[in-house]
Amino acid sequence: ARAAKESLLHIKDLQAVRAAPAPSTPPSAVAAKPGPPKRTIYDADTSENLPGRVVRKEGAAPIGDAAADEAYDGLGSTHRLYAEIFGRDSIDGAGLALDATVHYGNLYDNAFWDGNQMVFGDGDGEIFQRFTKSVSVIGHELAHGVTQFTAGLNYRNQAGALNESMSDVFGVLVEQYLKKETTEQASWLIGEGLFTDKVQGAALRSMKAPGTAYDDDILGKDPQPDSMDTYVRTSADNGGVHINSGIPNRAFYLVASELGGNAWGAPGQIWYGTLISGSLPPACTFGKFAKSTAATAEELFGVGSVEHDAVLKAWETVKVKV
Ligand code: ASN
Ligand code: ZN
Repeated sequence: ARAAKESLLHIKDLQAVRAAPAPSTPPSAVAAKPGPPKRTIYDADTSENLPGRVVRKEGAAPIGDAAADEAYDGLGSTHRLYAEIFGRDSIDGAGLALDATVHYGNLYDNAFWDGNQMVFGDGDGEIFQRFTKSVSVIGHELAHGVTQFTAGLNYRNQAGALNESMSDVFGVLVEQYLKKETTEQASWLIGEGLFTDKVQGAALRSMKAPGTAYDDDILGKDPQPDSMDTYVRTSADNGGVHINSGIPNRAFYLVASELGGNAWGAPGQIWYGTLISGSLPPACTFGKFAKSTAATAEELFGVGSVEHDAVLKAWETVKVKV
């Protein structure tokens, strides 16, 4: 239970690997038409040795191991969103191979991007089931790679919460695009279906209503704030990166809900455009990010457009000054 609780706060320190310098992508590579994914799934056989042994390569048939096959499909769905919607060829924009390890560790209660690859635990079976069960979690981990190769947001304090929020945004978009869900139909939950039925909770986080994803005897209540009024000042979890991400998460949801329809349309274009714009410093604050999304919306849709207005209104609701 303690390990599970820690995994909600994601105490494992991955700061060093995430801080790895982001190689810049040549413009020609960005402009090229995205190619097919190059996936390799590895099995760590419950050890913590990465990457483990190869169990499924690109183009191979399902192997009958749920975690391995879910990881393969989830990486494919994530690659497809970036390729078809954002014209991006994989994590680095230049066709980087996608590696993922499943069955990592003994009853390991988390999933992560280690700076080079994705890693998924099986969960302890008491609180968490295997982490590949949720497409939004697979999309979340892969998005950490995209952020590393683009804005390179520091993994601490507000920049860290923005890094986390980017992963949640693109994680839900992968799931919504796969399921062809509109903003109105989607759950806006991250990690839906990961908890066992012993836990009082729907998911790890809710972008629509941060702070309401779970309320459980063992795990406590979802600690996410939904506006700057309840911003959490803490030194734990790199300055609450998985907690304060609720604020920019809700801003994205509010933009999508104001505009309606598919969130990977205008809202996704504004957030993706901002991520790759080069305007976000590594130590980006919420205020700077809000201004950048407004500038991107203005650039893409014009001043006074419904999209631009939706962005301004969303940040006002979560009390971040643009
Ligand atoms: N699942 C977590 C994440 O991707 C892993 C972590 O932060 N330790 O944010
Ligand atoms: Zn994350």
